[in-house]
Amino acid sequence: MKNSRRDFIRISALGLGGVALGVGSIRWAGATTLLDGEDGVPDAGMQRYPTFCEVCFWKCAGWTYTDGQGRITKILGNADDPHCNGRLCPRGTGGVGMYYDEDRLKWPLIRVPGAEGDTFRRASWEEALDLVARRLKEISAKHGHESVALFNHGSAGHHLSTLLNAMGSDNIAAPSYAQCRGPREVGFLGTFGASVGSPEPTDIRDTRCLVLIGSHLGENMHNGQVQEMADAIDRGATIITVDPRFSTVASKSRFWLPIKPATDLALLLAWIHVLIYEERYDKDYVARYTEGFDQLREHVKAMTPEWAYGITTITPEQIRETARAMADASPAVIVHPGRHVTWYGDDTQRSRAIAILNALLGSWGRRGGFYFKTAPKIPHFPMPEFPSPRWTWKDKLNGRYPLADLAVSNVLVEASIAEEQTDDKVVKAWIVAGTNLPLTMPDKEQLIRAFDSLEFVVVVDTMPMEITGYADVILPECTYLERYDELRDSPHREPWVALRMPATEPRWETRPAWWIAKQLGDRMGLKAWFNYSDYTEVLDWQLRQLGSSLEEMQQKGMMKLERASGTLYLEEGQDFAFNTPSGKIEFYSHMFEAAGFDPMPVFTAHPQPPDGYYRLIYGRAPMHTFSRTANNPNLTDLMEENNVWVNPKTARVWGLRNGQEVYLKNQDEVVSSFPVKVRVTERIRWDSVYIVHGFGHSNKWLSRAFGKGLNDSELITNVMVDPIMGGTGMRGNFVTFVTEDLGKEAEA
Ligand SMILES: Nc1nc2c(c(=O)[nH]1)N[C@H]1C(S)=C(S)[C@@H](COP(=O)(O)OP(=O)(O)OC[C@H]3O[C@@H](n4cnc5c(=O)[nH]c(N)nc54)[C@H](O)[C@@H]3O)O[C@H]1N2
Ligand SMILES: Nc1nc2c(c(=O)[nH]1)N[C@H]1C(S)=C(S)[C@@H](COP(=O)(O)OP(=O)(O)OC[C@H]3O[C@@H](n4cnc5c(=O)[nH]c(N)nc54)[C@H](O)[C@@H]3O)O[C@H]1N2
Ligand code: SF4
Ligand SMILES: [Mo]
Repeated sequence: MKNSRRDFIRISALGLGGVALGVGSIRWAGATTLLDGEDGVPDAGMQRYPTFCEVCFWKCAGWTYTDGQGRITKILGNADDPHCNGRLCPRGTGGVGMYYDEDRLKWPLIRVPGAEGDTFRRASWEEALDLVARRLKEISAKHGHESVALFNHGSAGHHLSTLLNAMGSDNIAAPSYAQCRGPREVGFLGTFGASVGSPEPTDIRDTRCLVLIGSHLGENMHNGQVQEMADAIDRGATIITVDPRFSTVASKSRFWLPIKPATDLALLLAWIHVLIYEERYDKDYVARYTEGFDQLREHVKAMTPEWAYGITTITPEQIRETARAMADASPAVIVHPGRHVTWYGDDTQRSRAIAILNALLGSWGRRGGFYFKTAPKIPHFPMPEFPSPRWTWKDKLNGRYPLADLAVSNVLVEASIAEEQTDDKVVKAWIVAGTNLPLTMPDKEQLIRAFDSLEFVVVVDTMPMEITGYADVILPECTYLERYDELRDSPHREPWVALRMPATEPRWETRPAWWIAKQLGDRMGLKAWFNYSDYTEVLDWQLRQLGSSLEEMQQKGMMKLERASGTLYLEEGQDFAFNTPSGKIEFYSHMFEAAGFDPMPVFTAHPQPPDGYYRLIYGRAPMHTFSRTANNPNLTDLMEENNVWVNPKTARVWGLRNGQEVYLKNQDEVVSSFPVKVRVTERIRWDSVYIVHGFGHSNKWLSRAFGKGLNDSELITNVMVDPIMGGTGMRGNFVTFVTEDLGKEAEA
């Protein structure tokens, strides 16, 4: 196979063929409200099988129903599950569409180079697995085991991580760190000695005040959180939303602060100032559990609401009034850490400020604030120890990002561009499972350089997403409704274990990731790490250690264990050792100082858009997850494309009408591949435009999603990297409108 090439394959002779199963007969529960699908009584002849959802990473537990003929009819929430309380979100209900989508990957595909561009040909599993195993063995023999990297997101990652670790590589990264929540994990770790994790241990159920900094719950459909927030609103809790856009939750908030983008840190510091100088912080809590208060007081002395007003456009009165509302609710108050926090490159420090604010309010470890989460401890299936790698992603940091505690995906991308390496530690092959890197990673150009340099790329996916166009071999996974996976061990108020099992046979020639990993392991001489013939053996062994069995869990779906240690909240006057260098909550972070960073967050101004340009901001829609649902037949019915939100003032300047199609062009002259419709609305500031991420697909195999809407990732060429942990700040990009018809759609 030749070394440099890997043109993106958009279409091939194989096209969309495949056997159509009775899609017409789907009885689908529908999802027209925000939270639909109450756990109902099964109809006669129906069977139900436990699962947990893979449409996003909240992992709600549910039941997949099949009719008398074994066809999947609907998915409902599991009433025992605290992630969903028996109700799935529209995406979870629409998960059935993942199974029925006729555009799914159906059988293994192998790249065939050709004079007029490469194509894929259909292959048997035997051939495809033999080829992948042989290439991975060759590459690791030639360049070292560490030269094989895994990019993953979701359940497939677990099984393929075992394969990689067994090979002797620990170059395994997920976009959920450096493109998502990494900064907040480090910011909270530096403050409380504990990271936030997923699901966030926010005690929204009992809160009296919830502060959302850009976190757009309700569009960000993290199910249990949204439900608890709806209840909290009904009980009269105060919601404070800081967002340049009038989000759904802003419309339900007592205070909406339409902040100038990129200035949140100034607002946070001013809030800290008010709490301290008006003596509204939780004095007992601060005295007992924290250190560095005097330094913090000095640090924020000049950071008055008047100072912040000039930066944020939020008035001093609004800043004082909202700080007082938080203090009135203390300790039952949550300044939400957010989730996707890689915004402006100083995100770890912004997250630190959020953590500090929570500490002043005494909300960490308190009812209505943050509870102490607990996760079920599931025993590991016996296997030999993994060999130690000679090098890992950490060796490629070269002094950068010293507080990165998980693999930084962008560093592994860099390490894959052979000509840019200064040592012999080079990544030569990728396994990509469950992440659509071309739409997920900012700086597409760098990604393409990596693809050009790599010797081998294998993609494990369910759909012909853009990432598959760069593969040498595509291995089709079956959907979560057709497979077993590892047990769910997410933390919560109480430790619950959940089982995912197939409700039906995999369609076409698709296979579960556990099987793919084992087949490769067996072929590569790594049998000892896959010492079972079926994954049910692993599950049954684990469940028996926990006093249950696979058979029992197939009926129950979930099992609650005993809380292993500690209480849900701090008890009155309880001594508590935090896992920080000082054993206290650190206003002044010794961890940050030792690593050479500001021990207390400092505001620095970020560039603002030049004349005629607007800041590109993005977010979620309740009925879609990133790019993964854009082709889902049920969910495209609810929303088939994104729009660009434009303030009426800006629309007037440009003469833009509602529904008009425009292209967007960014500061680096990159023009979107597809046009997008304008939505003129007061709900966005005049200096910004907003779009929902995940649209603008360019792979023609996606018959519903191709060319629908605009792909924000293409326009994110300026990446503001967080020096503390390597997160890729993605909101420093400015766009303008191209109103003439470029006719690009036809050629894209
Ligand atoms: N521009 C921009 N970039 C972003 C974001 C943004 O808002 N804007 N958000 C960032 C955030 S917060 C995150 S967490 C990441 C998310 O990034 P990703 O996890 O890459 O998200 P998706 O784009 O949904 O890609 C998921 C891929 O998994 C595949 N898939 C779905 N189900 C399965 C399955 O069961 N098995 C297998 N093997 N594959 C499956 C899908 O077909 C798809 O190719 O993106 C980050 N990047
Ligand atoms: N329906 C749905 N829900 C999801 C997902 C999904 O794909 N679909 N993905 C899940 C994942 S992995 C993640 S990480 C979360 C992400 O969800 P969140 O963490 O809630 O969202 P963000 O992407 O950080 O923020 C989006 C909001 O930030 C606002 N914003 C933009 N710039 C600024 C700014 O400078 N300051 C402030 N204060 N606000 C700003 C935008 O207007 C928008 O309302 O959502 C999760 N939930
Ligand atoms: S929040 Fe929705 S999409 Fe996410 S796991 Fe739960 S039901 Fe599935
Ligand atoms: Mo995320």
